[in-house]
Amino acid sequence: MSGAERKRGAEALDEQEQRVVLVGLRLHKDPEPVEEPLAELARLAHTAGGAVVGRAVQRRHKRDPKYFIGKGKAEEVALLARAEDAQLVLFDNDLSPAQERNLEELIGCSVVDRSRLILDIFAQRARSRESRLQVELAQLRYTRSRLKRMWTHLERLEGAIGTRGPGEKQIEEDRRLVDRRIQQLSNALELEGRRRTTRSSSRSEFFKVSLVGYTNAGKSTLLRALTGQAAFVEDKLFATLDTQTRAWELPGNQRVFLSDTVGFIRDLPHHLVASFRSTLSEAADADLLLHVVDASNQDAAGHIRVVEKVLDEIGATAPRLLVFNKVDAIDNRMQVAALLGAHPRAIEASAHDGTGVEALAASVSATVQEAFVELALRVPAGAGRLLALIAEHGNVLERSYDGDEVIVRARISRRDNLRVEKEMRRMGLVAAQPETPAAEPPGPTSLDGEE
Ligand SMILES: Nc1nc2c(ncn2[C@@H]2O[C@H](COP(=O)(O)OP(=O)(O)OP(=O)(O)O)[C@@H](O)[C@H]2O)c(=O)[nH]1
Ligand SMILES: [Mg+2]
Repeated sequence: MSGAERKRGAEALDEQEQRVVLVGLRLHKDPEPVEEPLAELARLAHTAGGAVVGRAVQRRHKRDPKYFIGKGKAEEVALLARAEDAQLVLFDNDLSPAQERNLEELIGCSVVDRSRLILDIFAQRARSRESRLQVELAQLRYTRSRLKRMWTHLERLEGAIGTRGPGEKQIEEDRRLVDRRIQQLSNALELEGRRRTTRSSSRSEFFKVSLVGYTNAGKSTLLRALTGQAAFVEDKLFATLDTQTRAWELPGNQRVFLSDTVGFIRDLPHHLVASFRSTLSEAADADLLLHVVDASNQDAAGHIRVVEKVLDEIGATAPRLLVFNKVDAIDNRMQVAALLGAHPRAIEASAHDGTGVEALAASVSATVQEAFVELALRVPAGAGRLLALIAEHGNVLERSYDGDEVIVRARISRRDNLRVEKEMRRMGLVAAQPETPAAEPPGPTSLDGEE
């Protein structure tokens, strides 16, 4: 792999306040943008440490194969970049390696596309070992997918008939190096993933709630508002890359775990989704997803669709509750009314002024109530397997001995309670076939049989 190719994007964005020009192409068939078309790219540029000094949007019927935008427009961008002394031109779309090269030649400064920009931001922001590995893996996969096309200019230097040109050899060599590193990273990540699973399985008896949503929706701020515990918040994109879990005390002495995780964005590079799959699926594996939306954003409805799509892609099956955050920042009530019209069960909230925090806690609490039952049993002390089952899957609230019997009280999910009931039937502690399923099931061994 060419070191220059790998470094170019990062180098271009590393220093503070790079002067950047933003460029976007809108095809006539694209839907009308709700926001100013380059607004999100500008936020990405700002997050990466850039200062936007110029913008250009072209409307066209189709992409230009050589320059992506029309040649005339590309020349205009070159003039703009020169006049504004820009060091970098950022494209809102993805470019082929050839287009990138052609544009750089024409414009005379670095050209970076949207996927690479997002990858660079992730690289700048990754802190934990796991997220750094995930980002490097995504970058390498991105580079690998472009290797072949990057070297096409060398392929023209064919050797004698039947021998391979230097370009092809170079590609093979680069690919081998990249593949070896990809393998190393994948192995290291698998190890990290297993460590994380061990950590989180120690919380398996608790109800798990995950905050998910578009980047900058206010997930971390909400984590702080709900749990009263510190979380890193910043008005930049992708402030959070690692999943953080905090205990959240709900009214009525209920305790759940609340996790905050990496945010989503439109056209999230699929190499990133692939690399962050284990982080994302851990979040998605929760018992309940709080889908946080920045309701003050003009394109809130578009953001909801993006998040729903990514959640479906990573196979998140948990029930989802929409949270319309930042309602304090909305002047126009019509905007909230429109969102609520489309999603009537959503909860309005503000992590800043505390609106909706109680409603949210009450709603989560009700979901927990539905998902858990409190067991109260009196069983023979010799029922080791049954007691172990309860201890493993439930949260034991009380355990005492009365002669050769054990009295145990535990909170357990309905799902795990089915296993407990099965074991009790196996032991003959309850009738094999309860006659009236709606009635208190555990019969004589139940103290209060709350279901
Ligand atoms: N006005 C207003 N601003 C908010 C609210 N909640 C969060 N913010 C601001 O929105 C910005 C982003 O907040 P974060 O909590 O970092 O957002 P996030 O969803 O965790 O973002 P990423 O980690 O980047 O995905 C910060 O500047 C917050 O202060 C709110 O209820 N009202
Ligand atoms: Mg965050």
